[in-house]
Amino acid sequence: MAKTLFDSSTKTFLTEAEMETIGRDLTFRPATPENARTLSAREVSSFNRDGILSPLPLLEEQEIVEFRNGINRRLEQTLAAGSDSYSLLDIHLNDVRVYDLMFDPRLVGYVKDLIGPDIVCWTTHCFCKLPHDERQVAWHQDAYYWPFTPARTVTAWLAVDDVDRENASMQFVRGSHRIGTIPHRISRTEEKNVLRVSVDGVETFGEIADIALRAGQISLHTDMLLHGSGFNKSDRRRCGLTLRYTDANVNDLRDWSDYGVLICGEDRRGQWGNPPRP
Ligand SMILES: O=C(O)CCC(=O)C(=O)O
Repeated sequence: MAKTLFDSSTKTFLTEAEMETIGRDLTFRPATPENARTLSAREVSSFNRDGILSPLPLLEEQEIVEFRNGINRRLEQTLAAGSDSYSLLDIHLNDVRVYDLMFDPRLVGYVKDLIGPDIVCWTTHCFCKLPHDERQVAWHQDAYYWPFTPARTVTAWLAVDDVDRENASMQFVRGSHRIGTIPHRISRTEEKNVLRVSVDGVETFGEIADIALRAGQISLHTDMLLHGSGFNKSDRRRCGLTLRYTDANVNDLRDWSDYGVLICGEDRRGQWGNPPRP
Protein backbone atom coordinates (compact mmCIF):
# COMPACT_ATOMS: atom_id res chain seq x y z
CA MET A 1 0.00 0.00 0.00
CA ALA A 2 1.31 3.46 -0.84
CA LYS A 3 2.35 5.50 2.14
CA THR A 4 0.29 8.65 2.57
CA LEU A 5 2.02 11.50 4.33
CA PHE A 6 0.34 12.26 7.66
CA ASP A 7 -1.38 8.88 7.79
CA SER A 8 0.29 7.24 10.75
CA SER A 9 -1.14 3.80 10.02
CA THR A 10 1.54 3.44 7.36
CA LYS A 11 4.57 3.89 9.65
CA THR A 12 6.99 1.02 9.14
CA PHE A 13 7.63 -0.79 12.43
CA LEU A 14 10.82 -2.66 13.25
CA THR A 15 10.30 -6.43 13.12
CA GLU A 16 11.01 -8.38 16.30
CA ALA A 17 14.28 -9.57 14.74
CA GLU A 18 15.30 -6.02 13.82
CA MET A 19 14.63 -4.80 17.36
CA GLU A 20 17.44 -7.16 18.42
CA THR A 21 19.86 -6.55 15.60
CA ILE A 22 19.48 -3.08 14.13
CA GLY A 23 22.42 -0.88 15.12
CA ARG A 24 21.32 1.77 17.62
CA ASP A 25 22.97 3.56 20.50
CA LEU A 26 20.58 2.81 23.36
CA THR A 27 22.61 4.25 26.19
CA PHE A 28 21.04 6.83 28.48
CA ARG A 29 22.68 10.25 28.32
CA PRO A 30 22.22 12.17 31.58
CA ALA A 31 20.94 15.74 31.43
CA THR A 32 23.09 18.56 32.87
CA PRO A 33 21.62 19.90 36.15
CA GLU A 34 23.63 23.15 35.89
CA ASN A 35 21.85 24.02 32.62
CA ALA A 36 18.34 23.71 34.08
CA ARG A 37 16.11 26.77 33.60
CA THR A 38 12.57 25.52 34.32
CA LEU A 39 13.25 22.46 36.47
CA SER A 40 15.51 22.73 39.49
CA ALA A 41 19.01 21.23 39.36
CA ARG A 42 17.76 18.77 41.97
CA GLU A 43 14.86 17.65 39.76
CA VAL A 44 17.22 17.09 36.83
CA SER A 45 19.55 15.03 39.06
CA SER A 46 16.62 12.97 40.25
CA PHE A 47 15.53 12.37 36.61
CA ASN A 48 19.08 11.21 35.85
CA ARG A 49 19.01 8.85 38.82
CA ASP A 50 15.45 7.44 38.55
CA GLY A 51 14.67 7.87 34.84
CA ILE A 52 11.40 9.56 35.76
CA LEU A 53 10.18 12.83 37.21
CA SER A 54 6.66 12.99 38.65
CA PRO A 55 4.30 14.62 39.35
CA LEU A 56 4.80 17.92 37.54
CA PRO A 57 2.03 20.48 37.01
CA LEU A 58 0.93 21.18 33.44
CA LEU A 59 -2.76 22.04 32.88
CA GLU A 60 -4.91 23.98 35.36
CA GLU A 61 -8.28 22.60 36.39
CA GLN A 62 -10.35 24.42 33.77
CA GLU A 63 -7.79 23.68 31.05
CA ILE A 64 -7.83 19.93 31.67
CA VAL A 65 -11.65 19.87 31.74
CA GLU A 66 -11.75 21.43 28.26
CA PHE A 67 -8.91 19.24 27.03
CA ARG A 68 -10.65 16.11 28.34
CA ASN A 69 -13.89 17.08 26.58
CA GLY A 70 -12.01 17.21 23.29
CA ILE A 71 -10.40 13.79 23.89
CA ASN A 72 -13.80 12.36 24.89
CA ARG A 73 -15.33 13.46 21.59
CA ARG A 74 -12.46 11.94 19.65
CA LEU A 75 -12.63 8.71 21.57
CA GLU A 76 -16.37 8.41 21.01
CA GLN A 77 -15.86 8.76 17.25
CA THR A 78 -13.02 6.23 17.30
CA LEU A 79 -14.98 3.63 19.24
CA ALA A 80 -18.07 4.22 17.06
CA ALA A 81 -15.91 3.56 13.99
CA GLY A 82 -14.94 0.17 15.45
CA SER A 83 -11.39 0.97 16.57
CA ASP A 84 -10.19 0.35 20.10
CA SER A 85 -9.39 2.81 22.88
CA TYR A 86 -5.63 2.64 22.18
CA SER A 87 -5.89 3.68 18.56
CA LEU A 88 -5.74 7.45 18.96
CA LEU A 89 -2.24 7.69 17.48
CA ASP A 90 -0.53 10.80 16.08
CA ILE A 91 -3.55 12.88 16.98
CA HIS A 92 -1.61 16.13 16.65
CA LEU A 93 -2.11 15.64 12.90
CA ASN A 94 -5.82 16.37 13.20
CA ASP A 95 -6.48 17.72 16.70
CA VAL A 96 -5.56 21.35 17.17
CA ARG A 97 -5.63 21.17 20.98
CA VAL A 98 -3.07 18.38 20.98
CA TYR A 99 -1.01 20.17 18.34
CA ASP A 100 -0.93 23.35 20.41
CA LEU A 101 -0.16 21.43 23.60
CA MET A 102 3.09 20.18 22.02
CA PHE A 103 4.27 23.83 22.01
CA ASP A 104 3.01 24.73 25.50
CA PRO A 105 5.91 26.71 27.02
CA ARG A 106 5.37 25.08 30.41
CA LEU A 107 5.92 21.66 28.85
CA VAL A 108 8.68 22.66 26.45
CA GLY A 109 10.57 24.28 29.35
CA TYR A 110 10.70 20.97 31.22
CA VAL A 111 11.70 19.02 28.14
CA LYS A 112 14.47 21.41 27.10
CA ASP A 113 16.11 20.99 30.49
CA LEU A 114 16.29 17.23 29.87
CA ILE A 115 17.05 17.05 26.14
CA GLY A 116 18.73 20.32 25.10
CA PRO A 117 17.86 23.22 22.79
CA ASP A 118 16.85 21.34 19.59
CA ILE A 119 13.52 19.66 20.22
CA VAL A 120 11.08 17.75 18.04
CA CYS A 121 7.80 16.17 19.13
CA TRP A 122 7.59 13.08 16.93
CA THR A 123 4.37 11.43 18.05
CA THR A 124 1.32 11.75 20.30
CA HIS A 125 -0.67 8.73 21.47
CA CYS A 126 -3.56 8.21 23.86
CA PHE A 127 -3.47 5.12 26.06
CA CYS A 128 -7.04 4.93 27.25
CA LYS A 129 -7.97 2.07 29.58
CA LEU A 130 -11.72 1.81 29.79
CA PRO A 131 -13.31 0.65 33.08
CA HIS A 132 -12.53 -3.07 33.57
CA ASP A 133 -10.24 -3.03 30.55
CA GLU A 134 -8.32 -6.30 30.56
CA ARG A 135 -5.49 -5.23 28.34
CA GLN A 136 -2.10 -4.49 29.83
CA VAL A 137 0.95 -2.67 28.59
CA ALA A 138 3.57 -5.31 29.28
CA TRP A 139 6.91 -4.30 30.79
CA HIS A 140 9.18 -2.78 28.16
CA GLN A 141 11.77 -0.15 27.34
CA ASP A 142 10.32 2.26 24.75
CA ALA A 143 13.55 2.73 22.84
CA TYR A 144 13.65 -1.02 22.10
CA TYR A 145 10.60 -0.54 19.80
CA TRP A 146 11.74 2.62 18.08
CA PRO A 147 13.99 3.18 15.04
CA PHE A 148 15.87 6.16 16.48
CA THR A 149 19.55 6.40 17.31
CA PRO A 150 20.82 7.57 19.71
CA ALA A 151 17.97 6.98 22.20
CA ARG A 152 17.08 10.44 23.48
CA THR A 153 13.27 10.47 23.75
CA VAL A 154 11.58 11.85 26.82
CA THR A 155 7.86 11.07 27.09
CA ALA A 156 5.48 13.50 28.75
CA TRP A 157 2.53 11.40 29.99
CA LEU A 158 -0.41 13.70 30.65
CA ALA A 159 -3.09 12.41 33.00
CA VAL A 160 -6.37 13.16 31.21
CA ASP A 161 -8.20 11.45 34.09
CA ASP A 162 -7.13 11.08 37.72
CA VAL A 163 -4.82 8.06 37.79
CA ASP A 164 -3.87 5.76 40.65
CA ARG A 165 -3.02 2.15 41.28
CA GLU A 166 -6.69 1.07 41.16
CA ASN A 167 -7.30 2.29 37.62
CA ALA A 168 -3.94 1.01 36.37
CA SER A 169 -1.44 3.82 36.71
CA MET A 170 1.87 3.33 34.99
CA GLN A 171 4.56 1.48 36.89
CA PHE A 172 8.29 2.01 36.53
CA VAL A 173 11.42 0.28 37.72
CA ARG A 174 13.41 3.15 39.15
CA GLY A 175 16.94 3.43 37.77
CA SER A 176 16.48 0.66 35.17
CA HIS A 177 17.34 3.10 32.35
CA ARG A 178 20.98 2.92 33.47
CA ILE A 179 21.21 -0.87 32.94
CA GLY A 180 21.25 -0.68 29.13
CA THR A 181 19.13 -2.91 26.89
CA ILE A 182 17.18 -5.52 28.84
CA PRO A 183 16.15 -8.77 27.06
CA HIS A 184 12.61 -8.63 25.58
CA ARG A 185 10.58 -11.53 24.20
CA ILE A 186 7.52 -11.65 21.95
CA SER A 187 4.34 -11.39 24.05
CA ARG A 188 1.94 -14.31 24.30
CA THR A 189 -1.71 -13.79 23.25
CA GLU A 190 -2.98 -14.50 26.76
CA GLU A 191 -0.96 -11.56 28.09
CA LYS A 192 -3.37 -9.21 26.23
CA ASN A 193 -0.53 -6.82 25.60
CA VAL A 194 -1.38 -3.55 23.86
CA LEU A 195 2.18 -3.56 22.48
CA ARG A 196 4.22 -6.48 21.08
CA VAL A 197 7.01 -7.54 23.44
CA SER A 198 7.46 -8.21 27.16
CA VAL A 199 10.22 -8.31 29.76
CA ASP A 200 10.19 -11.03 32.44
CA GLY A 201 11.48 -10.89 36.02
CA VAL A 202 11.17 -7.12 36.39
CA GLU A 203 11.67 -7.21 40.18
CA THR A 204 15.26 -8.24 39.58
CA PHE A 205 15.99 -4.91 37.87
CA GLY A 206 15.07 -2.63 40.79
CA GLU A 207 12.30 -1.12 42.88
CA ILE A 208 8.86 -0.83 41.22
CA ALA A 209 7.07 2.52 41.62
CA ASP A 210 3.40 3.29 40.87
CA ILE A 211 2.87 6.73 39.40
CA ALA A 212 -0.33 8.34 40.67
CA LEU A 213 -1.29 11.62 38.99
CA ARG A 214 -4.14 14.10 39.23
CA ALA A 215 -5.75 15.06 35.93
CA GLY A 216 -3.68 17.83 34.37
CA GLN A 217 -0.38 16.67 35.88
CA ILE A 218 2.36 14.92 33.91
CA SER A 219 5.19 12.51 34.45
CA LEU A 220 8.34 12.59 32.32
CA HIS A 221 10.22 9.38 31.59
CA THR A 222 13.23 8.45 29.53
CA ASP A 223 12.94 5.90 26.72
CA MET A 224 15.29 3.38 28.39
CA LEU A 225 13.25 3.12 31.59
CA LEU A 226 11.50 -0.21 32.18
CA HIS A 227 7.77 0.42 32.58
CA GLY A 228 4.28 -0.91 31.92
CA SER A 229 0.72 -0.87 33.25
CA GLY A 230 -1.74 -3.57 34.30
CA PHE A 231 -5.45 -4.26 33.83
CA ASN A 232 -7.91 -1.58 34.88
CA LYS A 233 -9.87 -3.41 37.57
CA SER A 234 -11.84 -0.29 38.56
CA ASP A 235 -15.08 1.35 37.41
CA ARG A 236 -13.11 4.44 36.41
CA ARG A 237 -11.55 5.18 33.04
CA ARG A 238 -7.79 5.78 32.91
CA CYS A 239 -6.76 7.93 30.00
CA GLY A 240 -3.26 9.28 29.44
CA LEU A 241 -1.88 11.22 26.49
CA THR A 242 1.77 10.68 25.60
CA LEU A 243 3.76 13.39 23.86
CA ARG A 244 7.16 12.11 22.81
CA TYR A 245 10.01 14.57 22.43
CA THR A 246 13.55 13.96 21.26
CA ASP A 247 16.66 15.80 20.15
CA ALA A 248 15.87 16.98 16.61
CA ASN A 249 19.26 15.70 15.46
CA VAL A 250 18.85 11.99 16.25
CA ASN A 251 18.84 9.64 13.27
CA ASP A 252 15.55 8.07 12.12
CA LEU A 253 16.39 4.62 10.65
CA ARG A 254 12.85 4.19 9.23
CA ASP A 255 10.14 6.61 8.15
CA TRP A 256 9.01 7.91 11.52
CA SER A 257 10.09 11.51 11.07
CA ASP A 258 7.26 12.50 8.70
CA TYR A 259 4.88 13.32 11.57
CA GLY A 260 7.49 14.99 13.77
CA VAL A 261 7.14 18.71 14.44
CA LEU A 262 10.15 20.87 15.22
CA ILE A 263 9.26 22.65 18.44
CA CYS A 264 12.38 24.76 18.92
CA GLY A 265 16.01 25.01 17.86
CA GLU A 266 17.46 23.45 14.74
CA ASP A 267 16.82 20.32 12.65
CA ARG A 268 20.32 19.93 11.20
CA ARG A 269 19.46 16.78 9.20
CA GLY A 270 16.34 18.43 7.75
CA GLN A 271 14.52 15.20 8.45
CA TRP A 272 11.25 16.13 10.24
CA GLY A 273 8.05 16.45 8.21
CA ASN A 274 6.55 19.35 10.18
CA PRO A 275 2.89 18.63 9.39
CA PRO A 276 0.84 21.84 9.54
CA ARG A 277 -1.35 22.96 12.44
CA PRO A 278 -4.71 21.24 11.76
O1 LIG B 1 -0.16 4.46 29.40
C1 LIG B 1 0.31 3.32 29.48
O2 LIG B 1 -0.19 2.47 30.15
C2 LIG B 1 1.57 2.96 28.74
C3 LIG B 1 2.27 4.11 28.11
C4 LIG B 1 3.66 3.81 27.73
O3 LIG B 1 4.10 2.69 27.66
C5 LIG B 1 4.54 4.93 27.44
O4 LIG B 1 4.16 6.09 27.61
O5 LIG B 1 5.68 4.73 27.03
